[in-house]
Amino acid sequence: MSGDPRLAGRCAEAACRACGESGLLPVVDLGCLPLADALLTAEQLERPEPRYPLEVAFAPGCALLQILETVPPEVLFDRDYPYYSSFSETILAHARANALELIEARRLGAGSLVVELASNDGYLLRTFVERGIPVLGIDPAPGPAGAAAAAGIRTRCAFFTRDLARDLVAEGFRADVVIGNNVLAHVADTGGFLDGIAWLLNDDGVAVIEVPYVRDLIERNEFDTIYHEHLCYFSATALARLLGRHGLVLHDVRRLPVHDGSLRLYAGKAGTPAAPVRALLEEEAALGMDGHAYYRDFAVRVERAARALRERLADLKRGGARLAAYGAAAKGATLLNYAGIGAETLDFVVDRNVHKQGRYMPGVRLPIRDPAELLARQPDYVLLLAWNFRDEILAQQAEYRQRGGRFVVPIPAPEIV
Ligand code: DWN
Repeated sequence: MSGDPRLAGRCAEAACRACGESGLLPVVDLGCLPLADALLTAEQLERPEPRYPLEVAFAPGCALLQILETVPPEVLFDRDYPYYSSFSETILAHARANALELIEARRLGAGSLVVELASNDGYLLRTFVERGIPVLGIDPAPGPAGAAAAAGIRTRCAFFTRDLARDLVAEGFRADVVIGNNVLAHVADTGGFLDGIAWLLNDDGVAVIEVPYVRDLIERNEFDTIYHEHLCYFSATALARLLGRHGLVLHDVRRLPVHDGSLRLYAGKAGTPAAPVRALLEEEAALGMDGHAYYRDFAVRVERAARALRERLADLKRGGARLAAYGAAAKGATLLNYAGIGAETLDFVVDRNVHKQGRYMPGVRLPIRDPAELLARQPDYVLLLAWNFRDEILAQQAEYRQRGGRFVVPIPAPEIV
């Protein structure tokens, strides 16, 4: 456990985001870090950037892992929010398979309605639109929402809330399917968000929600996936209790490899949990995931992993190697800033997302360039910040590797490939 008595004091005073009970227990303190997706322009380099505490606590009442700080969503997901899902072939294929399975399983057609919350740039809804199935995307970030609308996908640029759900129902919207991938963890008003889903769903509708799985985060030491956008870190145990408090039943659940460990939940207004739900809940109980002790050594493991990576890269640098990084990912900002890896080690970061190129990583202020820079400058090593897309990126960068370039995969432990 993080032994810091000040953290323990702040946790004890905090109220759980899900159940409202106080008496949270400390897990790890990552310090005061910049916002992971707040990429800097050249002009902003002249000014200090805001930093916020990144402290992780466990709620014994409902088994939910969460951060204490709530950065206003309008600050996090502003007009400069740079995350676009369509820059990953892995995510596009994953989304397409999810959509096609739902079309088949739910017999969706022209009389159906699919609503996606945090629909981003339309990366998922496009598959429904191609088949003439009515959709509605909802996303608060103007950039991605604008890209979806430009692609012909009906989109509202807004935060999904109880009030918006009520307005949509009043306008005549009732959904056969509500999809929410990598959004539930981002929502400050989790209860209102789930109430909104329950209101928007038809009585026999299904909510399909994907979240990073806290078990993979702990077991694979994926501490860099902790940042201010991610307010909660979910287990099936915490999710079942949370959904139940908001009129939803966890029908089914699947563990997925995407983002190196996610859960996909299927929930509705009635029904009973299927065998996979009962089995996963039993697994989690056997692991003790409903107790604070499950997280007992995480803080030590995080510090050890960060130090091992920093020292491994410093050794390469001392040996005369030139190093860069791949993936201006939110997780990359946490990794570099927490581990203290910056311009003393890395020369630049590359990323396929054109909205990120030309900007600078938060905190460490490394320039973000087009991936073509790897062949142009042929650094000896590239730190893979987007390790969750390892296979896709290593294949994509075959030429760089054939020329002798090596990737350093940081998570779960430093590995040179
Ligand atoms: O929850 C979230 C996850 C799903 O996505 C969001 N809050 C923020 C974001 O987190 P992230 O930035 O860590 O996610 P990614 O998708 O792992 O970031 C990968 C980065 O790598 C993106 O900037 C795109 C880039 N990329 C690339 O340059 N070339 C990705 C692939 C696959 C590539 O080939």
